[in-house]
Amino acid sequence: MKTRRVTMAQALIQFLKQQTVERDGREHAFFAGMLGIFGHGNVAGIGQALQQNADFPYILVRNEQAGVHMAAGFAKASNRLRAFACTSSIGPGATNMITGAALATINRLPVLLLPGDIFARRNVAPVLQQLESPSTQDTGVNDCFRPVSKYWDRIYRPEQLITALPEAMRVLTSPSECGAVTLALPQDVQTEAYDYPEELFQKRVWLIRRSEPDAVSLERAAKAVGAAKRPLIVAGGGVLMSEASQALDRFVKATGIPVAETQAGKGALAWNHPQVVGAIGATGSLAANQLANAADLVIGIGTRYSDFTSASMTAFQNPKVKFVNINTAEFDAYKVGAIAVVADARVALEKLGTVVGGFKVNAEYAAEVADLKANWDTEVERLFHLNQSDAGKPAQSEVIGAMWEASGERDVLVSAAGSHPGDLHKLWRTSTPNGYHMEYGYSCMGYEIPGAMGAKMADPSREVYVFLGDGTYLMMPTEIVTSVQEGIKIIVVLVDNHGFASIGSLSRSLGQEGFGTRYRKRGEKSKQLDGETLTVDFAANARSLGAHTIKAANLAELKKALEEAKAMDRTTVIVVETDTSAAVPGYESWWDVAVAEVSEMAGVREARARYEEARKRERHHL
Ligand SMILES: Cc1ncc(C[n+]2csc(CCOP(=O)(O)OP(=O)(O)O)c2C)c(N)n1
Ligand SMILES: [Mg+2]
Repeated sequence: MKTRRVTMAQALIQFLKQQTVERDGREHAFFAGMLGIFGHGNVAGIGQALQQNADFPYILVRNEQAGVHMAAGFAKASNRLRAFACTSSIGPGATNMITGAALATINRLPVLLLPGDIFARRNVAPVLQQLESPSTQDTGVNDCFRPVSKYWDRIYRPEQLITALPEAMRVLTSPSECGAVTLALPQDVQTEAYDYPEELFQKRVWLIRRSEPDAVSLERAAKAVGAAKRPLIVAGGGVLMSEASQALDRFVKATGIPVAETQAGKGALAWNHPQVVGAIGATGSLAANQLANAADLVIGIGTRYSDFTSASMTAFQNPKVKFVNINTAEFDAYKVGAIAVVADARVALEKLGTVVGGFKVNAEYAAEVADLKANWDTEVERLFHLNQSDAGKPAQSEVIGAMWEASGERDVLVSAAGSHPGDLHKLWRTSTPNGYHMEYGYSCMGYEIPGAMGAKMADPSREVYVFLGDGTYLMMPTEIVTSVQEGIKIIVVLVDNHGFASIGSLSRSLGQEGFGTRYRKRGEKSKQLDGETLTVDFAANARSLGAHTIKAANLAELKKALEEAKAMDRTTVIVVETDTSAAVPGYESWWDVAVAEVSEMAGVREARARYEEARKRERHHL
């Protein structure tokens, strides 16, 4: 057997360089490089190997968590056909990646995490940053990655890499099992040499399967469509990951079935497509929510049915409602008691289109859909232009309107947490697949900037906008430095409303008066956070990190700032204060957040009574 004598870390990098994926006859190098931060747990192993493999790019980030977000953003924007690996030292560098791992796994995105680990040979333990246990020597902080990883392994001996790496690749390239993969790498083992088989370093092509639906399931799904009077499609992220937009377009043009979109699926079809009725669920449009309410057949495509999509199981109220789920993951396909079509979205839509033959929704339903859509478009226009004047603080919906008007059809909008996902889900008008990049599986504050950088790296030809709040900015602004280092330009629109507008309004709806959600000094008498408003100079902060910054006091200034940002060649942060009194309303929907059953506060007791009433609409779909 021909062998190559290299360290475990060198073998790992040489293997990663050779991994290729194939879909629809096109091949892509799977790994774009490695993101991370060095410490004693990886500098001599992975760090040394990266240095002698200069054709495998290494990007130094500011926080390991952000590195994983960047990797997730990159994978999402690449429809999972490309990925990054992430390296960290042991201990805190490693555990910083756990949030990112959970985010990737929940969003079904491939990221390869390589946390450094404590010495396998143990004789020098406890090493710096080692978690000791009096009951075993076989545990450490990297075990915390187990529940948030789709594949987890620890490489105690260099030769274990030979069997671990193919498993890692199987999971990373699986359309149904995909998520974070963690290989914990003890710092001594990373540096150990071994005679690896030469075959390990040959180019390997992983086929991204387009799995075919089972004929019986397809027949049953077609029968359900044929019998439906009020069918509704719920398009999830799987439509984008499968690049099934054209197939969906053909299917709904032929059948007239309206399409509602989840956060992950938004942009599967263009906003002005005649069958698109906008967002569904707790943050849905009136059009989609009314159609969902009365639908007799829901066709979920590539959706997980999160509580935001199902409006906490209240969205579908027709007593006779049936479900057909097209999903590459059996786990999701069987949800809500559906006829499960376990298959790739594109293939399944093409086949279903043929099997349903000439099915077409009736004229009355088609007219109702068209009416609801037209009314919704008018509502969005109203929210984009609440006041005629451009003076004074704009409402958040007006900021969104200005951003949409300034952006081009191929531009990408990135967001994740706060009041922004809800408002954007309702209002943003996406023209091109992947133009709407919302991380709403984990809704992780701090994802926005690194996630957007990942999206920009995936397709530098698209302008990438980030929409975030003051709260989320303060949690993780530091990758701006990395954006300067790498020349990755993004446009950040930072809405300053002095705290958590989202959780503040949720708190008020629960009778809790926004307690603990405002950015204020502690009051001298009250001892609560109700003193003077904290003023943070966000523009100065972003400038100090290397961004070009602009403060916009009103809509006119915001519009000018957006034009200036487009012309800039580096990351630009626009700070705009908003008027929170004109919040975007909800549209006949709800979200289950449990309210205290007993309380000294009358407001909470009232909220509990409303809550108990609202819960009566929650349904089991079995
Ligand atoms: C890491 C993380 N911590 C906490 C939360 C809970 N949370 C959701 S939105 C939010 C407030 C966000 O504030 P900001 O970014 O200012 O947006 P706004 O609510 O003002 O629109 C919080 C704390 C979260 N989503 N992620
Ligand atoms: Mg805020």
